[in-house]
Amino acid sequence: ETVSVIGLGYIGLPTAAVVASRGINVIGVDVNQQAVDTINEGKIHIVEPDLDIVVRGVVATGNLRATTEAQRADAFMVAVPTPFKDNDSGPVEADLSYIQSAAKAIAPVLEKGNLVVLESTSPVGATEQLAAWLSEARPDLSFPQQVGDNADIKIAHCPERVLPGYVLQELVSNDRVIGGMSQACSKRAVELYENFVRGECIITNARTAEMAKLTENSFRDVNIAFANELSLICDKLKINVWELIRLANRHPRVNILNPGPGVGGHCIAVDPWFIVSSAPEQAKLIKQARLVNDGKPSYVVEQIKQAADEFKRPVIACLGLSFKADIDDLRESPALDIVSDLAQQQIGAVLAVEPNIDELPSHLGAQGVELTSLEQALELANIVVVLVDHKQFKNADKTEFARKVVIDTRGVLA
Ligand code: SAJ
Repeated sequence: ETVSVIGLGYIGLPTAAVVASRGINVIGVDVNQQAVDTINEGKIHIVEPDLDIVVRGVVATGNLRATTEAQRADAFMVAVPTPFKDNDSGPVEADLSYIQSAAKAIAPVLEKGNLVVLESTSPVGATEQLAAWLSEARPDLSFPQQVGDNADIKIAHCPERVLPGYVLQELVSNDRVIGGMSQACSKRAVELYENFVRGECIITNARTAEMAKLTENSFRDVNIAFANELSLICDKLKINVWELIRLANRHPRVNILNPGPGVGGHCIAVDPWFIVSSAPEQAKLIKQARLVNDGKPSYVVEQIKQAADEFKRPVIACLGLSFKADIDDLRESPALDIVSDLAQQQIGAVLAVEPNIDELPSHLGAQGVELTSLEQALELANIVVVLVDHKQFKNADKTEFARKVVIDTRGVLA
């Protein structure tokens, strides 16, 4: 059997590598020539623990090969980005153009009996749209939306659910929701996933599978928003929110998440909008949660501004830039936005401490932000802002902090 993975990013590459590690012949396809070349050298262009070792191994055995041109295969797994289009007044709708490009790329090489699985997190209806694009391009083949179980091409949605930083474990151990466009599609997709998934493969239809993934991330977003809203209320009422949450969580049926400087990453801050745009009248709470979480970074900047007003020449040490603890991923990071905003507003000298990177993103450097060690930052700063709960900060000697004005958005000192 040959499996082709379309899109070799944070999801596609680990998936291709894990499938290849089961002895299956895998063709990875990506439009990025540099990524393709890197992979064919047995190296990786993204950061994920242990992925380099697995990729090196499967490229060496010849089980994984990358290319920019789609080739014939028995199954295609589509793992391309599904961003959300914004305009000046906010989020508008899902951008399915990468899925459309993937459909264009694989349609010419499709053969009777092939399976196409959409892995990308997608708005409800995207799998049907993919099927429509494929059938338009290949009128000589039959598709499940036309003939159901008897279709030449089987199509299913199986949303990825892996946590960055734990991708290799979770790819294998997580249960998978498999939504076929017909029973036969689901069955065929389960056979593919059973090659490498140790968790359970649970069958549903494509629309429910799409909604299940969006629901998981919206659940987390709404729960984080609850914690973030509590943090605002507690600031107003002069209550320590961390102590409050610890106490409330002693109740057997209460489990509040952690407040923070906002919600980052490429999933939780995006996926709820797919639900909101599909059902704007109904998705009131989900939308409000997004707004609460998106409002947190500017609230933190205001807190810092107020603290800075007390100093003639404020030196502000910002601890952490990544979007969450113990990773180096700065994309869609509220910490990064806060630091950039401080620098732009020229609120004071801004020092950034980020143990997981060697170099600041160029725009921060240009804004005069300096990357320093924790020791140096604590020596120079009069205001310390904890933006990420990296282990280096949690384990640091806290006596130095006592001499500073501290704004602890993550409860590292609580
Ligand atoms: N965060 C908080 N407080 C919390 C938990 C998280 O402020 O109590 C913040 C984090 O700091 C971060 C953001 O939320 O900025 C998101 O972090 P995360 O660890 O909750 O999630 P992601 O974005 O790394 O991965 C999520 C996961 N989804 C769920 O846990 C429901 C993962 O399983 C998905 O596969 C992934 O989204 C995805 O690709 O959709």
